[in-house]
Amino acid sequence: MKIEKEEKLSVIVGLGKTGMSCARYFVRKGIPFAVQDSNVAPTRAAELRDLAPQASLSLLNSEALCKAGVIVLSPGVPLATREIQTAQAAGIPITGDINMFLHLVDQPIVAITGSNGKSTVTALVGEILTNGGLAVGVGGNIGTPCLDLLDKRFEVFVLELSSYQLEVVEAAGCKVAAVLNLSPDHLDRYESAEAYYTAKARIYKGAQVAIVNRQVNFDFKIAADTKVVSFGEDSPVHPDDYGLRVNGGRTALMRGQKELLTLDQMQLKGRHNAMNALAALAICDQFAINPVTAINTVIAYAGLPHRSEFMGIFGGAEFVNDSKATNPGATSAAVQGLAQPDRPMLLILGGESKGADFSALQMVVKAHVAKVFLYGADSSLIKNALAEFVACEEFDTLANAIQGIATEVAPNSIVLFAPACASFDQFDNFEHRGREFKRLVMEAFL
Ligand code: UMA
Ligand code: ADP
Repeated sequence: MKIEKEEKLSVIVGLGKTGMSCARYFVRKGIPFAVQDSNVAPTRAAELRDLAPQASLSLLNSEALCKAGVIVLSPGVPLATREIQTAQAAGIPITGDINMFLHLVDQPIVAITGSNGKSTVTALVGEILTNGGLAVGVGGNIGTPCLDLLDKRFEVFVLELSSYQLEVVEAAGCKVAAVLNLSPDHLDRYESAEAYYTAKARIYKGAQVAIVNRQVNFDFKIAADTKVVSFGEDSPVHPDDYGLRVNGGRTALMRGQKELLTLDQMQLKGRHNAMNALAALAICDQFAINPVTAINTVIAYAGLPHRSEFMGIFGGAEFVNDSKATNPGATSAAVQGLAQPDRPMLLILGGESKGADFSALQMVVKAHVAKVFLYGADSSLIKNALAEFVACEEFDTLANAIQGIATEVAPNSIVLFAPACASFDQFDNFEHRGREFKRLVMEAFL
């Protein structure tokens, strides 16, 4: 939806990063707006006052929402919120920053979603296209709200999109759209995993090219005129598709029958990262990037902090910070990707469960993990699901869990922090949790 100057106010709901970027956009365009937030004192209130002293900031209320020209909903505010439902029933249109952006730009857009690996692939695609000579704007759920990308001249946009953001996207119409994988998450917001997957499927609407994972069994209802390119763990059959082939003990990344590189050439480790690399290569193929440039970028790509990040050796053990593993699907991939047959793995889990079912981890911990160290708000829930399958010990805080590890850790083992939960019970966000993990490990061992 394109918002022009009009008599009725546009109302931004949620004054976070997204809400502020929408406010900046409205100021630039001279479009009058108001802001609502469920919090009486949102942290960005002063920033808004400085930017737009004339814009009113009030508590979320349906009375004013029902008089709005349009509601611009922040991703963290569920559509199911009572006040939003009331306004929607009164016929007030609802949009979001991504929806606005999609209508504003003419340049090609790559949109990437999935339960896990989104940021890794988004950043990697950004690097490949940049090395291929394009001016690339990278944003969305990865951090930079997309409306802020309008300030600079870019030739292509690469957006990481969450299910929250996709809920209010009408017809995305992207040049390339990708769903990397699907596993349950955010079950505190969605009534079922199916409802969460359906939100993600909206990314393919109107896409020129759909990048699909052959191992994902979900009916995305991709339109007949959309070109489909697949990637997967199996060997690709079609010459334009991507996949893996194990060759003399080495895992090769393939385009059709052509071997591009091997997993052991990459700095990123684990089969899940091989899948991420395949998805990125499949996406960049749609821009006719020189394959050598693309392959060299994949080889050199060191990944983002807090994602299967190797920290070093402490007490003889290798420590890995995967604070971004915020659901069981991510943890499962990290454990399987990093486990080595002759090295015991100690796994730290805990935080806020978001309604997750931890039984999904039972077989993985049984096969690969020597002991699980639990902490945080939902540690008992996780223990109940896993205690029959692996040794578990509960602690109140992450600091105490690390102390527990320090007394038990054996040389040659791997200590993996991939908590399978949101961080908000004890930390500001996953970055804060990851930084604290690293600090506490240093403190305990140095
Ligand atoms: N708020 C309400 N009512 C609510 C919930 C929140 O008024 O019911 C208000 C809060 O008081 C706060 C504001 O909304 O003032 C926060 O807005 P927000 O939660 O939409 O967050 P933003 O700061 O705008 O950040 C969002 C994404 N956050 C969420 O989707 C929760 C960021 O992704 C994203 O980087 C940013 O936009 C830029 O696009 C974060 C995230 O956790 C990293 N994403 C989830 C994930 O990756 O799992 C989906
Ligand atoms: P997202 O942005 O979707 O949260 P990230 O790229 O930040 O994804 O990775 C988050 C975590 O998800 C990683 O630290 C790793 O544990 C796990 N992960 C990464 N890629 C994949 C994948 N392709 N499949 C499953 N899990 C993955």
